[in-house]
Amino acid sequence: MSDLPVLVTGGAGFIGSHLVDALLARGYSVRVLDNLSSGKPGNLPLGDPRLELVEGDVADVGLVRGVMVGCGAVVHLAAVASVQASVIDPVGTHRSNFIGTLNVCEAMREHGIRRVLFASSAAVYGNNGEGEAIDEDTPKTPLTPYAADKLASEHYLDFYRRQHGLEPAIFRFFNIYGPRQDPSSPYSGVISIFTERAAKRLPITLFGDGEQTRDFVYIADLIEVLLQALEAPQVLPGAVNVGLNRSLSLNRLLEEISALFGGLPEVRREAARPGDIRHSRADNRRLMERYRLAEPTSMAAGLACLLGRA
Ligand code: NAD
Ligand code: UD2
Repeated sequence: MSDLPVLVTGGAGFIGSHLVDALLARGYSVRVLDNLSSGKPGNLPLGDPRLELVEGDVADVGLVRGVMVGCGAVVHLAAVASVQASVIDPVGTHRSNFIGTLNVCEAMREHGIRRVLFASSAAVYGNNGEGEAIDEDTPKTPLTPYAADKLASEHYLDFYRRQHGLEPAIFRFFNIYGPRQDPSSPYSGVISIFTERAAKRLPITLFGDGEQTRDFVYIADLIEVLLQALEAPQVLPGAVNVGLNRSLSLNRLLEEISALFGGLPEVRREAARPGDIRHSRADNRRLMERYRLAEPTSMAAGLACLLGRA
C-alpha cells in the first residue's frame, strides 16, 4: 500500500462513495474529483481529514492534470452512468465518458502514475451472447453512445498501457446494486427503484413480462475486487467481467422484495423498453482466476443489507 492519495473520479456517486469508504478504512488518503451531476457530497465522510473533495469535471484537462499531482493511483469511475441519458445527449455524454478517460490517461502519463482502475460495462457486448454466459471474448457491438464511449475508453487505456506503461485494470460491470444507488431517475438500477417504491408503497412499473434476467452483484463484492486490483503487484491485460454467473428474473426479484416487505404495492406492467436486453449473465472465470471472491453475497443478504436489516 502506498502513502500517496488515491484519486477517485466520480467518487461522490454510488460505487465511488463505497470505494472511498473502503479506501479510508484501509488507511489510504483519498482525493475525489466529481462534478456532482449525480453524485452527492452527503455520500462522503467529509469530516475525515484524509479525504479531499474537488468539485469539477473530468472533461477539463487542466483540472484533471492539477488534481492528479501527488497521487499514487487512480480509480476512474466518473461517467454519465445512464445508458438512456447517453441516447438523449450523446455529445454531453461523450465529453464525460470518453474525453474524461482520455484526460485521465494523459494526466497519468505526464505525472508518471501507472495504476488505474476503469469502470467499463457489460453494455459493450450489446445483444451478443444473450442467453448464454458472456465471456470477455464475446464480440463487442456497442449499441448506444454509452457503450461506444466505454469501449473506446477501453481501447485508449490499452494504448496507454502498450505505449506509456500505464497499468489499467479494466472491469466490465454487470448490474451492481446496493445502498446509495440513486432511485430517483427512472433509468437508475432496477433494485434501487423497486425497493424504494416498495418501502413507500408506491406503484412499481415492470417493463416486459418480468422474465428478463440479470446478473446482479452486491456493491461490497465489487469493492472487494477493486481493492485487490488496486493493490495487486501486477495487472494482466484484458478486461474482466464483474458478474457472478447467476441469473435472476425480475419476477423472482419481486418475490424476494415482497418477502422482505410482507407484500408488494401495485405492479403496473408496461411494454418492454426498446433495446432492453433479455438475458444478461457473466462468464466470470477470468474474474475468479485473477481475484479472490470467497462467497458472493446472495440476493437475500444483499437486499437485507440494502434495507439496513442485516
Ligand atoms: P453514479 O451516477 O452514482 O456515479 C457516477 C459519478 O460520476 C457521480 O458521482 C457523478 O456526479 C460523477 N460524474 C459524472 N460525470 C462527471 C464528469 N464529467 N466529471 C466529474 N464527475 C462526473 O453511477 P455508478 O453506478 O456509481 O457508476 C460508476 C461507474 O460505474 C460509471 O462509470 C458507470 O458507467 C459504471 N457502471 C455502473 C454500473 C452499475 O450497475 N451501477 C454498471 C456498469 C458500469
Ligand atoms: C445495466 C446498467 C447499464 C449497463 C447495462 C449493461 C444500471 C442502472 N444500468 O442496464 O449502465 O451497464 O446494465 O448491460 O445499472 N426495469 C423495470 N422497471 C423499472 C426499471 C427497470 O422493469 O422501473 C427493468 C428494465 O427494463 C430491465 C431491468 O429492469 O429489463 C434492469 O434494468 P436496469 O436499468 O436496472 O439495468 P440494465 O440491465 O438495463
